[in-house]
Amino acid sequence: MRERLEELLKDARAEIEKSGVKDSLLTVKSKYLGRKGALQGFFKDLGSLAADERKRAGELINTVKNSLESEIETRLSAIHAAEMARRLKTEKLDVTLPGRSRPLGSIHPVTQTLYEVEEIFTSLGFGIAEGPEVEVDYYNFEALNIPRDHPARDMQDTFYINKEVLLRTHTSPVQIRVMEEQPPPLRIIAPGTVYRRDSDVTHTPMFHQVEGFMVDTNITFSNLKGVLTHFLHSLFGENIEVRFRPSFFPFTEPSAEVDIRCVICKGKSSACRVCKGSGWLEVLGSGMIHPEVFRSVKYDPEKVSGFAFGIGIERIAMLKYGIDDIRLFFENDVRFLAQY
Ligand code: 2U9
Repeated sequence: MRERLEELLKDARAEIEKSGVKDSLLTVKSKYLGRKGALQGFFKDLGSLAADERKRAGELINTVKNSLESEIETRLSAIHAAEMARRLKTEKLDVTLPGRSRPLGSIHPVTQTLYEVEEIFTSLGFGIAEGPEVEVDYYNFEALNIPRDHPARDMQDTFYINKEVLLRTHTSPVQIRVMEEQPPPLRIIAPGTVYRRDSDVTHTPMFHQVEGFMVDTNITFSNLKGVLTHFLHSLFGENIEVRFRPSFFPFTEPSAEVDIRCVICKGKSSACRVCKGSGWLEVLGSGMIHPEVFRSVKYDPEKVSGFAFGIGIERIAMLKYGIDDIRLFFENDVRFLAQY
């Protein structure tokens, strides 16, 4: 048995030596040390030996087993070390390479303008109110003194869901809902998305508005002029000239549209493409809240008064950033958006 064991040890050592990779070494291990391996055969043969001989033979097999185990372990470590050395040599890391920069997103120019408008009014003490985009006829039109036959209700302008339900065409219904819930005094802005059936370089079927109002016992047109002039000076600079021009809206009386001096030609070019030579740019609409609107919300128009205004956010953003086509805001071309 000793000779056979020595022969086995010799063969196994030669094979261990030859194994250059982990897998082949593990095959050698199982061939000699596995449950069905060569050494197991020797252990089985022990049964046929006499007692004293069995003890010596058993010790001998165990010695061979232990030394094979430890030689395989040593070889395995050597294979690992060689592999690591190879990788360290071939897979060199160049720590001087510049890092990959992550592209940073930016806030959409319409949202930036919306935030700016909100900031100006909230710093004057206005609160912010929101309401549903899917509205009923009453809040969008009726309560705002827009009668059934008014052109603003035309199918051309409004997205109807059914005869009574529609997509709001302005955020004014929010203010009606606020007045129904709360008594004066109130100063609130209502920012949000509105919908109109309109589409060209200055109109999109969905756009953003900030409407606002102030209601108390002695609100006058002077308050309207003061607040809106302050707003436009904050947005376009203290030196911008502002003008109030008579207009008409069903929900305000008297009404005024508000213009600023043309940001492009400053009123100096009769050929200016932006102001069409008028020298002025319309930026918002406003007026004193109509007594009929107060009656709708059960406010007494003899006791309270108020002003209201409406601002188209895309229009303001176009003027601020010199953009001539509103559709650019909604194409989501990163080359356009990344500039703001
Ligand atoms: C209530 C009463 C009155 C809101 C007003 C305007 C004038 C106006 C336009 C500006 C550009 C709409 O987005 S736009 O096309 N808005 O001209 N809006 S007064 O008046 C109100 C609102 C709520 C209860």
